[in-house]
Amino acid sequence: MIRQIITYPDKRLFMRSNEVEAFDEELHRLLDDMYETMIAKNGIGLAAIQVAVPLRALIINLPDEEGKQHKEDLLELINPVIVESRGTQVYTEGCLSVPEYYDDVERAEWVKVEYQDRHGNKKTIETDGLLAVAIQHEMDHLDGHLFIEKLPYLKRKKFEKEWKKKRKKSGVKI
Ligand code: Y12
Ligand code: CO
Repeated sequence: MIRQIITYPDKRLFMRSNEVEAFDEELHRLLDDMYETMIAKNGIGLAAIQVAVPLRALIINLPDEEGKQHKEDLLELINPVIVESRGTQVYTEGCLSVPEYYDDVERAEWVKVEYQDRHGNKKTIETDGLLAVAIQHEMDHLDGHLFIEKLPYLKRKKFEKEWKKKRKKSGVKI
């Protein structure tokens, strides 16, 4: 089932999500719905809070060289923790909860992450490049942070001004 994605400035996006304790059918349904929702909206990553569920769960499905996403490459990270990181990289990020806005963000180049899969099995992933960016972006959601919070002061001000203008134009009250 495709779920509704909550968007900035919804206050739920700024809340810390809770640890997953039950690796049950409800969690599996949530993960399946998140995948369906992410694909339907042309996303490559999604955290549970973006579909209004405050749990520490995220999914990532990076495209191949031709831009195609394959379900076999889907990563599901439950209760992830970054245990080591190295270097820095800058990538132009976007977020389904901040539609139509993209900007450069600096993050670690390489990360080692401990997490659980949908059955509660403990796993570790070591990765760099785009996947490392995606993991860090999605993990920020679990702690109630958006990539726009990482923008320099003047860029953030410009973003807020443009966002308000866009919302006013679309008839949303702020
Ligand atoms: C690198 C940087 C950021 C991430 C986090 C995951 N981000 C996304 O999946 C963003 C998706 C996105 C999709 C949009 O829709 C279309 O392009 C059709 C979009 O544009 C609009 O909403 C109009 C914005 C963001 C992972 C890796
Ligand atoms: Co996001």
